[in-house]
Amino acid sequence: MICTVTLNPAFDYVVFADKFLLGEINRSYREELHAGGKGINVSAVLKGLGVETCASGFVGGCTGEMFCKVLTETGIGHDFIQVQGMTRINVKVRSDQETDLNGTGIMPTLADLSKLAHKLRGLPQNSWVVMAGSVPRSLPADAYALLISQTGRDDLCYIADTSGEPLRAVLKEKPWLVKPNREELSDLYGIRIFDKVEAYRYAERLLEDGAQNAVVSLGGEGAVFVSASGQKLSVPAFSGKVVDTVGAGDALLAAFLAAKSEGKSDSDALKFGVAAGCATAFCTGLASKEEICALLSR
Ligand code: TA6
Repeated sequence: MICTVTLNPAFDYVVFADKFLLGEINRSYREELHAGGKGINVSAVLKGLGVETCASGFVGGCTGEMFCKVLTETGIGHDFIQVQGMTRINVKVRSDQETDLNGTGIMPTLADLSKLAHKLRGLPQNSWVVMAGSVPRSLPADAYALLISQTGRDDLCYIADTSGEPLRAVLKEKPWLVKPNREELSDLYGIRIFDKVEAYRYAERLLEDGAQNAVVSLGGEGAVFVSASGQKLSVPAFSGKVVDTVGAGDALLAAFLAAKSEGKSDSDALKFGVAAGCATAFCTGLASKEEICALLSR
């Protein structure tokens, strides 16, 4: 079982416009509303790949009720905790550039975090737990690290896809895998990563700081993988027309985990992950298994 934990899920309201000018009334020609947030996107792709998954975390308010209704309708298993505040709507403007406006969202308390830890304690033996996305402002930055220590299950395998202080803190809990993108890794160490050599170098800094494995997604340059056992792998991006990159990193992580859960090698898993990330960027929404495999077969 691969359980995803999204502390601050979001509806992603993706609007396509021919032009988008600040200070003016802009009009879109197409809109899409997806139940998103990094962990939910990972569960959605895992489900599409036929891997058993459950989405958990916090929801709130009327948007939270609608959020769970949408997940039920899409057949994604979920078990969220209701908290104060409202599940946020992240606005994704797609015009000549991609502009995102991510909301603040719900206001869970430390007591809510303890309830979530109690849920994770009930997971099947050796489950994988993907903790993904930003941490709500009502929780301390080390919320993911706290969650791991409060859950107290040494058999669980933790994967973290987050950034900033939440990422720095969770490294101390020695997660099995972390998956920052280029910008998140650059920000963590206060540098700029321009090429794969630097991506490898700072991915290995993640290992020094506690991670057992690290994948760094590099957008149009694919991804690199390093492991404490000395593996260093890279896969270039597949060619295609980028339509909307929302969820591409989440799809990469989901497909990598799906492949690893089926016993695939790190190299095959990374290739499958990059294919999933690219296929997602080449379409609106998250790529299907068919779209991923079609790209891989090219
Ligand atoms: O990776 C895409 C995405 O999951 C979108 O759903 C968007 O809502 C965003 O990430 C949320 O990320 P955040 O770091 O704000 O939790």
